[in-house]
Amino acid sequence: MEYFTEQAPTHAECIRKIKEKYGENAKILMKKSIRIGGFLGLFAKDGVEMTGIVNNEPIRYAADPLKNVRKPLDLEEEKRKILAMAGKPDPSIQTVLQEVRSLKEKLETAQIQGKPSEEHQTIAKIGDLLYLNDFSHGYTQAIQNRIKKEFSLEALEDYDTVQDKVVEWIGESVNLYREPDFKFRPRVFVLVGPTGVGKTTTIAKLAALYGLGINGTNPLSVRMITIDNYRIAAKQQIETYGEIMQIPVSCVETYEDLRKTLAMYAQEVDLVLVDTIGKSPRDAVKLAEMKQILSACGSGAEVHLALSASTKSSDIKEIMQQYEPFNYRSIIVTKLDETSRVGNIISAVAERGKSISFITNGQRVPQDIEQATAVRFLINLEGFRINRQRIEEKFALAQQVGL
Ligand SMILES: Nc1nc2c(ncn2[C@@H]2O[C@H](COP(=O)(O)OP(=O)(O)OP(=O)(O)O)[C@@H](O)[C@H]2O)c(=O)[nH]1
Ligand SMILES: [Mg+2]
Repeated sequence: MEYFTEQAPTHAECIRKIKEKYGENAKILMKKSIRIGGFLGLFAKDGVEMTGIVNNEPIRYAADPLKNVRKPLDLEEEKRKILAMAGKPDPSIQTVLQEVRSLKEKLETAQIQGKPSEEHQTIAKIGDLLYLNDFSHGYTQAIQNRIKKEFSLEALEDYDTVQDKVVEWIGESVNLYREPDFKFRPRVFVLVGPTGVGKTTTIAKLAALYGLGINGTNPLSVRMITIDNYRIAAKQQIETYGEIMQIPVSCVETYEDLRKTLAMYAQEVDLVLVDTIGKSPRDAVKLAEMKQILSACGSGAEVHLALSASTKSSDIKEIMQQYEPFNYRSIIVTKLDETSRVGNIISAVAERGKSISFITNGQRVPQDIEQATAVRFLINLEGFRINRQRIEEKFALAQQVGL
């Protein structure tokens, strides 16, 4: 086992460097932002540093479950001893029972010790890759169990076929948002989420997308509303976007304001995009206040939760939980450009049964936004062989037939 530390200007480059130098077995344990180069602290550039471990010895996964047990248990010998004892004239039943018990214990220990080596090499390797991509333990186990169920021992020898299938399963687990049929005008689209994840920027991008017509649909008449009235800079931010894109913006403070503004739009507007105040998911009181104001949007409003792709798995779970009272239907994954690992988001969204509507991948308004697709997540997977044409064909078809 050897530790390594590598630096590079970007996350993706650093991972590429590590793979090149240390191979696929390299596991990244820690990453941090650093300043690279420069002279006496001047002219340094932003970069990342990653530390991890690499197993120089190829990992051996023994097919025989008992192979790695240090002292192999001779079952036949143990059985003979018990039978011999039972055959003796008048053996105490206690002595025989004790022997049986001791054999049982030995067997259990052997099973526990033997367990890690039971895993077929292919299954173990897929597990390592899922771990590297930040998939949750539960998600990884579910995939590994499914491999065991669907592949024979012989079929497991063909690693490439198994990994192609796993990529497909991951793609199938990405539940995509389906826009509802709009019965009421205007359609109200609310974006909630923690501070600084990119809500306002995303609202502006969406306004442009729908205002111009998305995927060949007709351009809609769009308005933006912000309930972020307290911070001057925040208000200015959305107003500036509104001016540039010629899309009117309203600022509201209370339930009543919001209700009146929406009622006013009912005649002429197709879509209202509501930007909200970034809140710490732990600030339950402020979240409750915001929920009260937003209830003016009515039960037909679609609430989406903005989540940054680089959020730690444990934080994602907490955020998703805390925002549950808003009845959000879907996730918008922001800042996908800032990470190369997408397993954390895919697992969390799949485990909570939510869907993903959009992804954003940069700061440029309005360019850096797209409708979520399974392919977009799959091409981000590290270490898997991705046949882009194949997955594009598979998932384009799945979308067409509404699978
Ligand atoms: N790299 C990257 N940066 C983004 C993306 N989306 C937004 N940002 C940046 O993230 C920062 C915060 O964006 P905002 O839209 O103001 O975030 P917010 O969620 O409205 O923030 P609060 O209102 O303060 O909670 C800005 O610098 C944006 O340019 C993205 O997809 N990728
Ligand atoms: Mg904002």
